[in-house]
Amino acid sequence: MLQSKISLKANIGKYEFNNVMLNAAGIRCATTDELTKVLNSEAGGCVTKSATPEPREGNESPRMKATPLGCINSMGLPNHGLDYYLKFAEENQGKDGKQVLLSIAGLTVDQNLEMLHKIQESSFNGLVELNLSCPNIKGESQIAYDFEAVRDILTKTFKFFTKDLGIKLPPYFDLHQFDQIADVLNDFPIAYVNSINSIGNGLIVNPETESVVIKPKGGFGGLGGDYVKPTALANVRALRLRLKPEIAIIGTGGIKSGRDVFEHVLCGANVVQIGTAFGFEDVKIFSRISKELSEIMAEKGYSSLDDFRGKLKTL
Ligand code: RRO
Repeated sequence: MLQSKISLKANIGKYEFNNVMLNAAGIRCATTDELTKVLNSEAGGCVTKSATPEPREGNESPRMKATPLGCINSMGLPNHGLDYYLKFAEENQGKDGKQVLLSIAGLTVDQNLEMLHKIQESSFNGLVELNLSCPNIKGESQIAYDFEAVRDILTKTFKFFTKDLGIKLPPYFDLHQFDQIADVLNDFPIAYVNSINSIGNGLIVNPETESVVIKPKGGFGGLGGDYVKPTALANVRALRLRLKPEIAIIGTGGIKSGRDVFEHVLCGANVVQIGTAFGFEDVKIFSRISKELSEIMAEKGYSSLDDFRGKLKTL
């Protein structure tokens, strides 16, 4: 297979991406400059830092620490507020085959509904990502671990929201949890799920200083990078086996090479997002991984992602 014949195009329903890779929410996507840089790269689009109704400073620093295997963060949702990201999304969505995914993460159900109302009334007609899995808000649980709370917020949302909605999920670890979340999500007209957010409330210890490495929450924070890839693949696979086909999957977690994208797509990802490694490497990661993925596909004789998506074999 000639590499020039290989397509890395992807889609979520009617939304087309000229490349399967995007940044993951939270990484280099908090300002319009950073977002524009992603849109001008080889990525198929960008996702905006999860927004709250008003701007927020987030948690105290240091609140992110890189390690040889990934990173830990407890950012606490620092962002410029919904209006800032909504304006960017309205202005840039759909240009040049690039999608802008607008991420929101209210601190309460009411804040989420308020933002969804504002988006419903806006001129933005792209994908909206409702983040139900932020692990770093002091005193708050991750909504997506409470299945009835997820059903409740989606019931309220779809009474008025007619645009295309995705849900950012946390990692699940028990097969019954996969069954339960899929039972809820399959009852709604959701465009996609994005799996996974960081593995919540990990702890990294520095044995030399005998200390934690980030300040908020006594050092507890969300893990990303190599630590999370097998968990992410399991979540993409388990959800693909359970969700109705109309719900697409964005695979996020532990991607830093073409091989990692290949594995996510084999497990069923329609689109993938890169968090920790994009933080380390910046936008050149999208061209490097595109080349690596194309080489793997060429060797295997695949010309499009559809040729192997979801086709993971079992023994
Ligand atoms: O801002 C954060 O602390 C944060 C969020 Br909203 C999230 O969804 N996931 C994460 O690892 N950090």
